[in-house]
Amino acid sequence: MLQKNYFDPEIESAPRERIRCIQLEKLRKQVAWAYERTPWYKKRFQELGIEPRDIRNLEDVRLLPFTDKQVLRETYPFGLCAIPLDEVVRLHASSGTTGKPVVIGYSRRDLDAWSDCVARMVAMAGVTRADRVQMAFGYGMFTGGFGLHYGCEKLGCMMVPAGSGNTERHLMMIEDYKTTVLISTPSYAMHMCETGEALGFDWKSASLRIGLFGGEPCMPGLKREIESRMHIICTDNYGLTEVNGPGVAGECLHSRDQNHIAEDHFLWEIIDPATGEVLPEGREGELVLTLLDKEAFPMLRYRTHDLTSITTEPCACGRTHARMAKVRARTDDMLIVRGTNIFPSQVEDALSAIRGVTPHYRIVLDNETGMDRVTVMTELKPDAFSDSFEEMDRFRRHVVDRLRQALLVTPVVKLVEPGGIERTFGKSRRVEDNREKS
Ligand code: DLL
Repeated sequence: MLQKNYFDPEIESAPRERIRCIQLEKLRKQVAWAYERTPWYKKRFQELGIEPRDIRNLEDVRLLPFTDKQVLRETYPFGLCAIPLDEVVRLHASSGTTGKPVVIGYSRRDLDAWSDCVARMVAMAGVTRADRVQMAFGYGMFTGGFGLHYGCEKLGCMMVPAGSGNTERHLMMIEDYKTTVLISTPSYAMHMCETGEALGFDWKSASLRIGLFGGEPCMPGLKREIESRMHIICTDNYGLTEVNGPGVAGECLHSRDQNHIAEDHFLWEIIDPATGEVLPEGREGELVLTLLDKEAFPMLRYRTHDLTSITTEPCACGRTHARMAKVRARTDDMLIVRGTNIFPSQVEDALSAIRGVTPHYRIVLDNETGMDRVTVMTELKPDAFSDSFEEMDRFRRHVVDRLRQALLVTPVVKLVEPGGIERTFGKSRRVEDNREKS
């Protein structure tokens, strides 16, 4: 059977005006669909005094209500569903940290559109049907496993559905099946890299050539480290459960520090997180996404809490779809310590500039003494160890200084031995806030 070509210049390299036309046509249909089929949307539209026919151009999206996790919790589990439940063929969920998970359903057509979108995204990252793709995300309620699995399968790749965990088994599979692409979080890839090195796995001559990483930020320091030690190209892709999962945006091979958004499926806005006001192109703010062709769970103006900025400048790859800067922080990631705002990404950036520590770290907050205290635990590289207490203490003070310059708060620094920071198979947990408990 003839394989579909997953670079589609008609859509991906369309003039900006054409993209806007496609988006407007889909937006109007999607808004009417949500309004007519979902009581929650109908009620909100009526409260705001708007109707679907008020959407005449793309900017009119601003008339629509925002949605967020809270709405999904209020309507849990199926209140936002716009089709009969017997037409829903799959559920996914994201656990979040508190309360009920966020649940999303998909119709058959939604799943087809989603896997097409993912296939196009992985093709953009350089994956071809000749690739053998090893999955290290779990196949559970998390969208990462099934979402990327079906996208790669649609592209025609040989899928190796290994799933999460059991790193040694993963290494064996890479060796035996000559896997060429690894799908995981960047932090798990780093763990796999280290485990392989400790077992004498030769990354340089291994078959792996591309990492399709997502689900959490991939900081430049971590990316460099993985690329040089595993001898692969790390590519990043972004998405969230509420708007399908992976497939929202991904890297092409030219624009390595930005991700192309699949604009025929998603309408983006950047807002000021404090006021909700829409910001002009290029400004950093909170990403808001409207799914343009979802049957089961229409999602209008979903507030992602992810901070980024977007450009529609042409890309050297020839694609005209807008590019978003890498998401490095979320509005709800921000830690306020003694009145100063701190993002975990600042800690990671500062640590990645220090030779002698690994990219693994943990931030612990407490207020045992009545005052907020930040402790940064960071792992020493084996060659940074010294028998001399003085030398180790000098190095620790150097780390404190660098962190103080970056954070404007003086942290306690604990240097731990290599492997001393817990590894996770999925998204890494880097912050432990014990302030209410202490
Ligand atoms: O993480 C979907 C996904 C799976 C994307 C696999 C890519 C690969 P959730 O569990 O709902 O969905 O978490 C979504 O994770 O709002 C971001 O804060 C963060 N996130 C996801 N991908 C990236 C990325 C999936 N590439 C939340 N860079 C999002 C930075 C990311 N943050």
